[in-house]
Amino acid sequence: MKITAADVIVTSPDRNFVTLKITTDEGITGLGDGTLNGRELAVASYLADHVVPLLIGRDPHRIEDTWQFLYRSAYWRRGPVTMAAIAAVDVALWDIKAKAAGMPLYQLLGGASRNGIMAYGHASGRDLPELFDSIRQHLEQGYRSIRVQTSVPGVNAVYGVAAQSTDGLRYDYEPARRAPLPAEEDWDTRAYLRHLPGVFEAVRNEFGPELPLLHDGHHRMTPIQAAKLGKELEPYDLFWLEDCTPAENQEALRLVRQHTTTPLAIGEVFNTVWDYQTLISEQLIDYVRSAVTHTGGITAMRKLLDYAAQYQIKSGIHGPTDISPVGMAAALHLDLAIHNFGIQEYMRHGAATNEVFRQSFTFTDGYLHPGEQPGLGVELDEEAAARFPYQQAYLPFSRLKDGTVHDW
Ligand code: EZ4
Ligand code: CO
Repeated sequence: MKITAADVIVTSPDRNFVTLKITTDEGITGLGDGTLNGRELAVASYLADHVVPLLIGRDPHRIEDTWQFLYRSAYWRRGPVTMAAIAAVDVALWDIKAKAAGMPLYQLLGGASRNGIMAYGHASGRDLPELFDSIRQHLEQGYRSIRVQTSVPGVNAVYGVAAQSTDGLRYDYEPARRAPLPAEEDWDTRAYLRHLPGVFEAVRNEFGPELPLLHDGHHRMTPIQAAKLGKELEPYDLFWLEDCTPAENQEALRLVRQHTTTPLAIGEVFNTVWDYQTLISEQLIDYVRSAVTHTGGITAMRKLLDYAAQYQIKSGIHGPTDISPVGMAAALHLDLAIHNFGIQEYMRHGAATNEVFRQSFTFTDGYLHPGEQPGLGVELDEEAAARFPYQQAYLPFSRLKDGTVHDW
């Protein structure tokens, strides 16, 4: 088999997505996701200008060789743009291989290790009544694990609180905003640390001890602040505390870990196994948060998660709406196959996105399943995609009260 064409499709049904479609001389096509929220066109250019010419004529079955060739022949290593581009190629090749085999992709990864994939959704509210309503809504939609984010008194706009975005410019449920400039949000870590434990106490009192609860700190704390929060949240038995510090400094997690038994999840902004080397080998985290889309695809994620498994660290694959249905499908096939599965993040895409990307996955009683179609089980309707051209959009950023830029 030979690759005869590779097309980069940028579409913006509910938000921007970058999709790579690889075509072969046997008529089999494959899809890969290269969406990098707020920097989409950089990946589109990396693919169209620098990678597509290298793919034509290659044997699509040589997935490992193509991965190593793209990683090593570029000379410049790692980084979110490069690794998203490699991921798009890698996932498209796995899609082709599985279609050629006539099997759903998870079968090629070793077959199912479980019946379904436990997923968590994003509940949020500006106050407790709104938060409780949001949790109830998620339970009604079938979620059996819930991420809890709330506003903080004295802070106007906080990451993860859907109801506060009333400007009409934001994507549903997501922070990116269609506008020529990023939105400015404010932040006060001490106010957040005072407020959050009480919120979790109230949620536990209302919903009982069994419901798995998660929280995302979104990189905003120092190590000692994160240690304090982890310790104070212990009575509420979190499933995980995510991104408690900006973890480029992996050693910082030693300090957090010394002080708390709250499970820690890190890595949605990481893109290679090297970003986790200390975190995994010193057992400083409990869950790997990478996205298949941002970490070099299935080939690289499988190795990363196998490495994590040696240290009893589990998967918690990133699955916000800025991962396209193609990237989500890739995550679901991997989730089903690996032994050290932990949980899968699952936000819902909007109706327009579901029209552009036809999907075969199911969500039943809290569990996702990728379905039994050969390949990933996702088809791209290119005519529908063309009706939604790219729109400039940015993630917000934060400033402290005195105007200092803070981690968002
Ligand atoms: O802010 O995907 O855990 N989920 C998250 C996401 C990220 C966005 C950034 O593009 O932190 O909501
Ligand atoms: Co996160």
